[in-house]
Amino acid sequence: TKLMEGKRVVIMGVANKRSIAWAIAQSLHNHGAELAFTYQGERLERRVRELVDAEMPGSPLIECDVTSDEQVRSAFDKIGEVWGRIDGLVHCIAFAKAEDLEVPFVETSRDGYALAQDISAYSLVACARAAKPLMTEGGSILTLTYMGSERVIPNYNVMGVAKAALEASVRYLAHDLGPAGIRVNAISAGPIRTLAAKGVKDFNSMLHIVEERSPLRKTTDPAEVADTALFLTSPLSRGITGEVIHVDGGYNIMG
Ligand code: 0WD
Repeated sequence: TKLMEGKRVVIMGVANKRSIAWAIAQSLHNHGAELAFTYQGERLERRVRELVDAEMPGSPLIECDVTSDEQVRSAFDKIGEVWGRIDGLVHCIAFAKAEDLEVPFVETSRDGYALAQDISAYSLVACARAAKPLMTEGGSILTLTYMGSERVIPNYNVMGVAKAALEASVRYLAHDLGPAGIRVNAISAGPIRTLAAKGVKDFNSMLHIVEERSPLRKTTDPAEVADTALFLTSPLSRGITGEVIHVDGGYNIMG
């Protein structure tokens, strides 16, 4: 039988076919997982529906803007009605206003700081809380982060601070949810050209630096992130929680 046979996993954050969330969905699907998708607002519904209908027809598709407690609650209520139980949650959501990414970090507005924290870090806490009652047989929660949390990556700015909060949240959630058999981990991915990456100035030079300096001498392929996500949502990683695993061709070890 396949690794994820009988496993039900909620995927949050597919925006288009380049989304890391979509690569993760494909990997989990290929290994037998049943998937449900949440999307942000009507803006994305049609695009996500086309992708899902073409490759994974029948998967539940539910609106969930994570800035709304109401939508988070109703999304997980609906998933509970359809499935009763879930085994995994993959959170691939982040946002910062372009104007806050374009200025030096010291110029970050109060609103922009709060919004980046709300969507990129607090949303994991809200979703973990909503998912917990559905993870009756334990489960795995996974989020995506970036090295800009650990060190200064020029232009990553307010998002780096949000990712630091996200990674700390992974550890506190792992502590809280461990007794229920729920693991919480993050993948720290190398730069990948997606819609979200468009907001980061000089993204191309980030890709080039990774290509030249990472031990594997190449940029990160979304499928590499997806296969690590498969591992972290599967029982193969049952002894791992509160961890941040780098999938970046080893770039983070370089001085
Ligand atoms: O280089 C990269 N692309 C990396 C991305 C390197 C390391 C980590 N990551 C992280 C991102 O920070 C994010 O947490 O991976 C995650 C997924 O990002 P992605 O796949 O690179 O980007 P994208 O396809 O744009 O998906 C992010 C999505 C949003 O897309 P847009 O671009 O429309 O903002 O996050 C979702 C939305 O679908 N999102 C929301 N979902 C629900 N409620 C919200 C919201 N309020 N805001 C954004």
